[in-house]
Amino acid sequence: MDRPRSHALFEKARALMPGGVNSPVRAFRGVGGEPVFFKSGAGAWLTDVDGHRYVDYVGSWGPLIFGHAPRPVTEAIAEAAQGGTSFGAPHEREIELAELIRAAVPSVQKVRLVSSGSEATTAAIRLARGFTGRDLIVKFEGCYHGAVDSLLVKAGSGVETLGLPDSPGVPADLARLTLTLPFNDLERARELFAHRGAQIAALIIEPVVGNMGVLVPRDGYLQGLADLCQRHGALFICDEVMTGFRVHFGGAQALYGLKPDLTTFGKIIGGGLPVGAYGGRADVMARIAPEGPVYQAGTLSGNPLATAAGIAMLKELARPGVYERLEGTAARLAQGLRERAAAHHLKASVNRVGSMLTLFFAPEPPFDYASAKKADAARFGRFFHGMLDRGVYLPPSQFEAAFVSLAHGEAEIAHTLAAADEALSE
Ligand code: HOZ
Repeated sequence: MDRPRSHALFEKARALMPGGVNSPVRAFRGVGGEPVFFKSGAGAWLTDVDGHRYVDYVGSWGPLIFGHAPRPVTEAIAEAAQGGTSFGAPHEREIELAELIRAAVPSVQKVRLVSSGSEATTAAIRLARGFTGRDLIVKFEGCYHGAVDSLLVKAGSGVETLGLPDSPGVPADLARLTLTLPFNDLERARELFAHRGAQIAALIIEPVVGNMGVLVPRDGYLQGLADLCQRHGALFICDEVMTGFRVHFGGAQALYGLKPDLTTFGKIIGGGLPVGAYGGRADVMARIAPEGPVYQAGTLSGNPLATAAGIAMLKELARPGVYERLEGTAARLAQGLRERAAAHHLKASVNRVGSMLTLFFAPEPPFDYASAKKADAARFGRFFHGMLDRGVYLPPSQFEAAFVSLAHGEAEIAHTLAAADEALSE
């Protein structure tokens, strides 16, 4: 499929921006070739600058749970914009969004709105250190929590896609304070806490991993980690930037019956506009300035447009049957992909939780970083381009999650599976 306008724009962009992009995974380094430049999105479909249409499974990396430009959200943004795009001062929509989050996620007694998921995880880590007076942070190999110094250690997503070692620029003295564990191995976590538990400020985890592709937590694993944290006085932080309001209205913590000390949010709570949030136990959140001494601030925090979009999105998501519909669509897609991979005698598996899924070109369903790494990323790259040329836009990396939206209907799933049938035969 020719994309001359995309090509020309990419040439221009490369002269202006590192790699021609504003976030690394978009550059297609994980699949080869050149990125597509898009002109518009409507529902489940994206249109590129050359006029080609694609069923979109990136969904802006998670926020677009109703697809592109859902009317209630665009109307809310337009209405808010008429009243001013930023105040840098308190306003009522902040309260409304905070109330909606708190009502859906009972572990969140108090919340602070910020402008991105990375900002939320940065603040949560600082808060955990400030609250406990300890320095060590535990994270999981291949989990990604934003481009945050303390968390760019054995990180997934773009770091994994580009095959980078831990990022230069993160001081070694800081990286030393971040300990890593394999996902889904409770015994290793027990051993670590037995030795260092008294120095650990917090453990941060993607409860359903989306940044090594989708990895599913084993039964009891997350609760086991929460118990360990409680026993050793460390905070249990669920990074629900991706999973919040995505795998369940109450996030992964509702799905798995967890009560984290702190939770980070982003993506869906901003309805497709730049937003993040962190919240949790009232006594922990009371340490944040101006109530407490742990400093965190932001000029655009609680932005009127972003809060309007988030409120509209969460209200739509609260309607009955929404998550059941999403589950049905995603399950049909996952099953269809499994059947087509099997029909072509491919060693492939589909990991899925709710509307997050990954087709791994791996013999067994990956369950941790090491098993995800065994996937054939070159084979994924061929599949990706086969799908792209047939009008399906997947995440351009084996190590990212695909997102199904409520705008994906029978026609989009049928189109996708027909494309997959052909792309998998190549
Ligand atoms: N790191 C994001 C996915 N896990 C990608 C962000 C982007 O490129 O927009």
